[in-house]
Amino acid sequence: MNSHDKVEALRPKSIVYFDNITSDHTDHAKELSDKKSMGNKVLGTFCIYVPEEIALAAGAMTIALCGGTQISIPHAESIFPRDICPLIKSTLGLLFGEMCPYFPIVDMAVGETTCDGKKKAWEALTSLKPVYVMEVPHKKERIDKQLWLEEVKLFKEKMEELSGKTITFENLMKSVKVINRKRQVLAEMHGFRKNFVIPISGKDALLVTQAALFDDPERFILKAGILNKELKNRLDKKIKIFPDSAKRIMIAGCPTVVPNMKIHRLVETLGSAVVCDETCTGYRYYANLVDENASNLDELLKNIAERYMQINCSCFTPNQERIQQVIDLVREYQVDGVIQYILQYCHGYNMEAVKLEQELKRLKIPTLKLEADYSEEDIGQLKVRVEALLEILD
Ligand code: BJ8
Repeated sequence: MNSHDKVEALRPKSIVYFDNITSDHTDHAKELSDKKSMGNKVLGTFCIYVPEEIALAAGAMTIALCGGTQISIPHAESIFPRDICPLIKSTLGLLFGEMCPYFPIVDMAVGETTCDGKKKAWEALTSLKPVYVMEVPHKKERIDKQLWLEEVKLFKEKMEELSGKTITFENLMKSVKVINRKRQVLAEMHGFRKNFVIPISGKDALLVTQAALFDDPERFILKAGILNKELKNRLDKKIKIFPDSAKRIMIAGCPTVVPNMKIHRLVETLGSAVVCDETCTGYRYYANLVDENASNLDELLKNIAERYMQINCSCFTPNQERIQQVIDLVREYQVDGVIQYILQYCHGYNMEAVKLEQELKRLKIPTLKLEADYSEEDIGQLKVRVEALLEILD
């Protein structure tokens, strides 16, 4: 049995739940549809900047609609330019090509002003659904934070209007606690990857994070708690799924949307382990909690706004916090090498990669930038480059 087969054979038993939730979308859409018939609204989202605490307080269910599949891209390319990022193309292809089982039950899509491609995608989407756009500022100065707080308050009002429910201090605090708990269980799961005995593969950790983006939060907390117990047990018994020679790799940059896991698959097929994801399908999603120390609705909304302003997306300038965050994570997760994962045509992460690479090289941390789309055509070339990085680490 080669090392990759061993990793596959030693998948945690409780991962089955996450396999199902990230693959059986028809069943999950039916579940949401049933809840919707009981009066709950469904929100389609595309970015981790949308405060799910507020949606939950209004009784709405959020579902991440970002596309990670190549299948829908030809349809998007028949309408939109080819030279936009695969995440946007895949998403638009799924929605315009009527391939997304969730979209028909979505009451409102929530876009955001992060990158240019997305901003224009929301305009196109208005022909299919009501779309609400949150303005994410691109700097983090006082005035930007004020604007963002106003945006958070406007989103609360929009959710009240959509749901017909009033968001109170009490119901918002309840939602904050639920979503904080969800981020905590995720952080605990990712935390196991800091150890030399790595009890879960990078592919599986990614799957679990992906599930957090559209599963019912309370059920997710329960299922992730069961997984965490299993992983803790593995640590206690020193059950490791990677060989001692496995190099510890961080993926930094663009989100990795399932089923597109090709970089994780490549690294782990070559006998190394992805131990940290500095992406929105990893650390950026679960890091930082909303401060529960608030005594009224205004204070709580302020705390929510502050938590979200700590996300370091490349749409911000300057974005030194993200560079520092990568360095801190390299140390925390005892990373041997960093792969910057850039989706083709993502100018924000691609430009920022230059600065990050300079900083990593200054600190003598081996790094590699991979630009990729969702197709399988570049696998051979990507493999050669990953092999070259792993050789340096030997
Ligand atoms: S907070 S990373 S989820 S915007 S990869 S569509 S940036 S061209 S997804 Fe993102 Fe929110 Fe930022 Fe995170 Fe544009 Fe780049 Fe494509 Fe991207």
